[in-house]
Amino acid sequence: MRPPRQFRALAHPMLTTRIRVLTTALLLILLSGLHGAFAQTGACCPSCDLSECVIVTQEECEDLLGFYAGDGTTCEVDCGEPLIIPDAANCTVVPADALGGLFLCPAVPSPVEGSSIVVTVNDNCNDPMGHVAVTVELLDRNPRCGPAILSGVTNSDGEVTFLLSGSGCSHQIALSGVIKANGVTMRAYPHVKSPDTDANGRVELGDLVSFANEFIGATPSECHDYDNDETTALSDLVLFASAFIAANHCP
Ligand SMILES: [Ca+2]
Ligand SMILES: [Ca+2]
Repeated sequence: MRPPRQFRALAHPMLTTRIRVLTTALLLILLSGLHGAFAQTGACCPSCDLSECVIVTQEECEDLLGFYAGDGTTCEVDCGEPLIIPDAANCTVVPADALGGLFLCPAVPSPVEGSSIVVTVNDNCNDPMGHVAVTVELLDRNPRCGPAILSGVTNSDGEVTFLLSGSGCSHQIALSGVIKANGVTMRAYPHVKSPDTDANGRVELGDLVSFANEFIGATPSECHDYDNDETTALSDLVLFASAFIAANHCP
């Protein structure tokens, strides 16, 4: 049976599609308006750049780097002290960040370049954090020897210096070199390497042989690739040579 004349135009396929599109668009506009009208707001407490409490949505509060106290809260809420914590993204470790790992070396008669590192701790507002307890944690496969300094407290510039006096090799081993500030992990390096690769406490002939084998490609570039660029090359030789020439050793 054919539809009545007045409904025949609506039954046309093209018109039906247009009506559906229009209806969907109207529904979307309506829903987005409702969402905006009912978006939850609450107190956004000061942190970093936000100096005073404001009433915004949680998303807006996160954009302001504030601390969102919850939907429906007002600025009468107790915001407490601004949230200030060590921030790994704002922290630097020289030269380990450039090397992609930690470089250890027995420090007698004197520390070699690269085995002394400076950790700078900045907070989530990117300001230096003084009086922060910082530690360097190593695996047993990287034995330490005196005068290693693996813990300290930052100065007013957020800086603390460590002396990585030690041996052994951790190559592509997760969490082999972990640096923490107030217990918060700032770095977790997969590489911790020393010219004293065989960990007998001295940089000597045996280490030179294994270095040479990597250098000429007889063995894969691993334990003597101190800058972790997957090649034991001139930049690694510079670090090795100073330790070998001075016959660096543990006390
Ligand atoms: Ca050795
Ligand atoms: Ca290298």
